[in-house]
Amino acid sequence: MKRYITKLILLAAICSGVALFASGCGQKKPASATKGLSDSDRTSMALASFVAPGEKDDYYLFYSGGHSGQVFVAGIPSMRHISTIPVFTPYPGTGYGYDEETKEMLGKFTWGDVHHPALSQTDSLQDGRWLFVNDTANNRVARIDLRDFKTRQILGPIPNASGTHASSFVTENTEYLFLATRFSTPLPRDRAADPKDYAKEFSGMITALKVDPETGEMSVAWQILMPPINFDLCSTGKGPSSGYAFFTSYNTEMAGDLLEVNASQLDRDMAAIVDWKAATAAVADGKAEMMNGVPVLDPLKVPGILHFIPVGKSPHGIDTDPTGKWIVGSGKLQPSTTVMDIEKIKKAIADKDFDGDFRGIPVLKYESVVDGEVPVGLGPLHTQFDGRGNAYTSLFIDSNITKWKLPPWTDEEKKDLTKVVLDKMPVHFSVGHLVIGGSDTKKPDTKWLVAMNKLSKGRHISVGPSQPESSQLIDISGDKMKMVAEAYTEPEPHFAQIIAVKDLNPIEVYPKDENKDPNAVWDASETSVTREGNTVTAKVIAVRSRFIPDRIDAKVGDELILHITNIEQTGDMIHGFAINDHDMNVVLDPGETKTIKIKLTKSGVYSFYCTNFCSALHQEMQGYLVVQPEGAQPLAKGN
Ligand code: K7E
Ligand code: CUA
Repeated sequence: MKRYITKLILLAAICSGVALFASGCGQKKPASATKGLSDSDRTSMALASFVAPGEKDDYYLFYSGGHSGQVFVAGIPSMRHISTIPVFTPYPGTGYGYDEETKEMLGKFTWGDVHHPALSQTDSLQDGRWLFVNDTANNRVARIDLRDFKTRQILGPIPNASGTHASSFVTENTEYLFLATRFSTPLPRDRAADPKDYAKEFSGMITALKVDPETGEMSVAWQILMPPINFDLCSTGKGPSSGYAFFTSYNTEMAGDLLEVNASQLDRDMAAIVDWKAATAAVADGKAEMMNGVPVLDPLKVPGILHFIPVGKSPHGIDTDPTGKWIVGSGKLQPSTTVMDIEKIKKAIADKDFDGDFRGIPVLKYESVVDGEVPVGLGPLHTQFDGRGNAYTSLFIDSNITKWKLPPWTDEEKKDLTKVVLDKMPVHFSVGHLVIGGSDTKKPDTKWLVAMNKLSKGRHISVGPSQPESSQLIDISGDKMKMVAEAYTEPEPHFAQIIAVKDLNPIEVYPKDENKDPNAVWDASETSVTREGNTVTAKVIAVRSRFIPDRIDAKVGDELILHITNIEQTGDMIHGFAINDHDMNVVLDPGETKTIKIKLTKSGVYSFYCTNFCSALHQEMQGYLVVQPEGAQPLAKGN
């Protein structure tokens, strides 16, 4: 509320400014001001996204970080980047990937390719517990706990899978999380075969991960062996489509080379519809065969778990509307989206209303399941929903967003589906994904849409040849979409999730009594430096503005184990712990304990110091690691 009052005051100030300087010298516009944007346009856009200093945003925006391997957190409507959650990539800013726990989580990888974040759901509503993100490159999935915005689990590489792009998508109660392979491979994965024999030698895989309802811990549940087509996106059912998951694919041609041409021959590609409840039951009935420790179902031997639906040429996204009735597939090489009706799909399955098969899997008759092809424009990629019967499709080639009306349509509309296209909004430039909060739940938010554009093409001050991506905030609360603001992100947001600030309640301090680390110390009297053979263990306290102890003695050849506890219980009292010359920086949040291990290889005196500016005496927050040559006596007694 307060913000709106501030906005009114600001509006009054700007309006009076406009009145006073109507001759045009009142407002400072950027040198590159867009022609055709009136002063009142500017004012209303500015106010719509304005969050005054000290005020807060209304929504969280969790962007996938693409090949940066991270997740970015921004606020809506300000679009300000607020924090980075490191996931698949070490991040010295929060000390991620330097302590033993996060190092182990990252394993041998230094990066990931994050495409699709998914918020956990209960009863098809956002429950604010976890955010899952995939790694297309290394076939992994991570879970971020929204209690503290920290990556808590990285699962994978998932066996028998490769290029898990169609991920992460959760079922309506987060029972399962699905992944499908973009890159089919010979199986088992260590077998080499000639890509010329692609259709015969290669296989795809759909994987279901089980999510523990209490802890969110993911584990591989089962897989379905798939033909070697390139799976792209996924969405899950709810309401009438409960129990189903939908996957788009390209390369029905099963080309093993020159996909640009060879995978674009046919007019339709295959979307897979998986009955995941039936698949789970089939695994329980012992119908799966173990491959690499995972129960794998062969759909040829377990009929009913898998059907194909033809969709528009080379589809990208497939999205289920909030009612669960309409499934929208976007064929990026045709100027329309395909709207399918789940009731018709279920009837076609029951009636065996098939149009032959693809590799032995029944293909539902297109005419029997499709309600219409909506002429949205060129290059449709992804669709989101506002819960008021409208759909919003991103058009990569047209570089706009098309708003259109979901069925049911009138007879007149059915005859001419251009009539259901309600609005078009140009975006800058070439939109990929777009996101509306809760679009994949039964109750989407109706206020904002964020377009994630692939090319920023000089919309920002020049930063040299390496360019960021651009995002645009669009108000969808009225009949017509309204462009409000623009922001830039590090490469490269693919998809994002939006959740209202009121629906999350993160902690800002780890309560002392929850710290179960056996090596945590909370008082100077508990700190220690001890030697056992060649292992020197120090239990260290970090507190404004010192480390206790501030001297650690060891010698070359020792392994140094540090358990550092930040004993602060005040929000934002964060300390870092860096050691000169040792490629080491951990960051300790209030109440947190981290463990680092270093093999000491060089003698000398190395300062350790706090890297987070924590107090007026932050600069004084330092100590010494004294390393004697091998065989020498350490200087300090007891070490
Ligand atoms: Cu960039 Cu979903 Cu990987 Cu579309 S994906 S744009
Ligand atoms: Cu602690 Cu700076």
